[in-house]
Amino acid sequence: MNREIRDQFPILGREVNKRPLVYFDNAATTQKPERVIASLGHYYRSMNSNIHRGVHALSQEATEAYEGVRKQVAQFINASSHREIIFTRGTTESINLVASSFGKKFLAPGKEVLISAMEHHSNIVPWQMACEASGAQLKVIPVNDRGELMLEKLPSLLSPKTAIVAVTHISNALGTVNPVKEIIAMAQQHHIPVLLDGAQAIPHMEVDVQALGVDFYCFSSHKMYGPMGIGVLYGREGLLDQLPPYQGGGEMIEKVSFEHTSYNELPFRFEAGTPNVGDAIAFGEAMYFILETGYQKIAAHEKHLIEYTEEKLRQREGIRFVGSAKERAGVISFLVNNIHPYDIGMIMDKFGIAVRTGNHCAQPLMDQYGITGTIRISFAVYNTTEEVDQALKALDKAIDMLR
Ligand code: 7TS
Repeated sequence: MNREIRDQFPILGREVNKRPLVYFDNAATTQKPERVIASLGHYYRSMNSNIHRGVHALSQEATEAYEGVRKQVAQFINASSHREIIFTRGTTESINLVASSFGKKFLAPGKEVLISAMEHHSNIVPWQMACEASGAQLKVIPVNDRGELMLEKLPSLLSPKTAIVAVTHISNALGTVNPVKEIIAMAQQHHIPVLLDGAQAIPHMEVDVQALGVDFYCFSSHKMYGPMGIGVLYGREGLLDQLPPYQGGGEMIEKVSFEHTSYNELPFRFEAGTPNVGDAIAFGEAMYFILETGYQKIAAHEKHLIEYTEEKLRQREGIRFVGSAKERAGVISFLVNNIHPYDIGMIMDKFGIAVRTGNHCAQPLMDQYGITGTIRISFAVYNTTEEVDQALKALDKAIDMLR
């Protein structure tokens, strides 16, 4: 039992329906360690101030702390400069920023955007909107029955028409780890930029944007032990430099007159208005938590939990795994007989077990499998095999009741 890690997460001590909480909905959002919660409190108790504009001490302290986290993010993902790190509200906003700005500059009738069949809605809908606005067309890399991208189809989908490839690094619904290096290499042969939705990858594995050679990488703090409301868009500087601003307002300008406005330099050009200073600073603590725990330890522990759980599930009758890709991380998606996932989730909750049921914001993928949803167990570093045992006991009771 990883007591030292669990003790850092106060919420894990609470009860739900008079049972100890077992939190297996980490792909939706992870819980927060005390140091993240304390950092947020400390910011508002002792430092709160608007940044970049004040000569006074608080404003300077807050600015330094906020910009410090930007540099920390750059290091965390090995970006070549802090100018490539844009703070957003999260993955969804990061993708919308690119779809909107990149779309205005590079999408037009005759151009195509290539996504995959396993995308979260937030890597589908912004591109549909950009295509609608520009007259470009959306194309989709198919997924096989195991839940793997059909990479062999990629060469025929890439053409001079392709403006951008936007795919998820890890699927939130199936846990498939996509062969992103191969995808990027193929796109690069045609000089096509690649955006990766890293929301489900960066909580589980080290990400090096330069080693990947990726052009845009999007992620959310709240899925990696940090607060909600803050996330990152990494963009290669040479590409970001070419994009028009996303939102207009304060902070993103250099000089404003009624006749003409000139825009600020990177990264501020893409951060209109007062940013989420407090959550950014607390996000810094979340990254320290990950680094101090170590990705190797996180990945090894979660792999063990997945193998343990799958083995136990396999011993039961009527379990159908949804997604059996060779490379998987973070989540297990399954169905039991013909029982509706929602009913199982409801009963498990009565036993204090938090699992996610539904389509996981990936309706097109569920349509392909001919299902409306799955039961999804998703792990974080603080979960234990004892918790898995408790969850499976609750699952057995649910199956008994619903049979
Ligand atoms: N992309 C992927 C792959 C995701 O899993 C999610 C959220 C998002 C984008 C959107 O992130 P946000 O922070 O902007 O909301 N995924 C889930 C999930 O699996 N259950 O709840 C949210």
